[in-house]
Amino acid sequence: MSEANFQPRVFSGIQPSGNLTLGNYLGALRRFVDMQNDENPALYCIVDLHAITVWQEPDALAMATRELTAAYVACGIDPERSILFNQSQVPAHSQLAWIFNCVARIGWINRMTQFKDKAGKNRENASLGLYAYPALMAADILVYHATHVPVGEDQKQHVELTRDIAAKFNHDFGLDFFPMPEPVIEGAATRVMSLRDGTKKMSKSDPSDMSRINMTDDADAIAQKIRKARTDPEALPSELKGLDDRPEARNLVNIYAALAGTQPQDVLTEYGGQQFSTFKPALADLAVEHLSPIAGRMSELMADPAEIDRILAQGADRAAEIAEPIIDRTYEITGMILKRKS
Ligand code: AQP
Repeated sequence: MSEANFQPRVFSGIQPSGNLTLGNYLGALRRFVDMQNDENPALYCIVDLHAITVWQEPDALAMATRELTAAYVACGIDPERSILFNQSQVPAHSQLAWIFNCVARIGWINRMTQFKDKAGKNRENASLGLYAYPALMAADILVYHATHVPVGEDQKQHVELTRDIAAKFNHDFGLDFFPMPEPVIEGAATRVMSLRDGTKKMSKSDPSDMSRINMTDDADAIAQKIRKARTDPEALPSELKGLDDRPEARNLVNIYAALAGTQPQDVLTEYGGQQFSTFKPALADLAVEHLSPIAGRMSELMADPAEIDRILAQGADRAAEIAEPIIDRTYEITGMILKRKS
């Protein structure tokens, strides 16, 4: 039954669907850097096919794809050590997604909370792609036989569905062909919340720019957004328990801890009993200290779009080299005749 001996391999992706946020940075990008691996290069993808599940202006999409590439590099992803590429340049993603559309059950997809959140009340008018998004995400991961997927908390359900798809495929065809990938969700800020509503995730597509810190915000914008972030009138507590029922306060403490590389309790030990009028400027300084050099490096990289396109093309070639034998074997397992390649 066993066909493959799965080596540890990291895959993750981010949508080029607008301004990258502090949530994307703390929940994903920053952690990708630590997971780079020389022996088995990690794959980091700009998932442009996912982005078009909601409307994207073509020029803005191309721009966002280059900007996201620049962000990856500015945060410390080395395009020689890791494989950095945009999804649409490797057709194997779409090929495997179709197979997985035929493996995943409608009942499974109906349970996905992201579709419900994004389609909202206007579900009948959402794209079929938005509904089928999780099967494409499963393909993104499994077309490389990836075993570890660093993501924020919001993506955990999709990685679990990926495991269900892999298990059903393996069971249906009687082979141990796809691995069971693990979500890797770590750190103090696996779910960064909106600055306007501590019960809602910070998101690139939130209509309110004040709800998020963008990776390209300048020091003044960051300070202003943190100063105006919604909070309550109480001082910060000294113990974590005191953050129960205070989602906005908890969010700012978690962000501080993640940026400082400490634990939320350490932040409360330092700031317990202090007002937000003291804590917010300290948080703003910390955020600026982290984000300003990244924004600066991003704009330098953006000045040379041809170099960005070269990085993406080189990454796509390396990604395709891994994906093509896996998609060919998948076709063979499912009974497709492939005679044009020999
Ligand atoms: N608020 C967040 N806190 C922690 N992690 C987050 N991520 C996103 N938002 C937060 C993580 O970032 C990675 C890339 O996410 P994505 O761009 O593919 O899609 P998303 O999760 O839907 O992110 P956004 O910002 O909300 O995008 P839009 O608005 O376009 O839908 C993932 O690992 C995610 O967990």
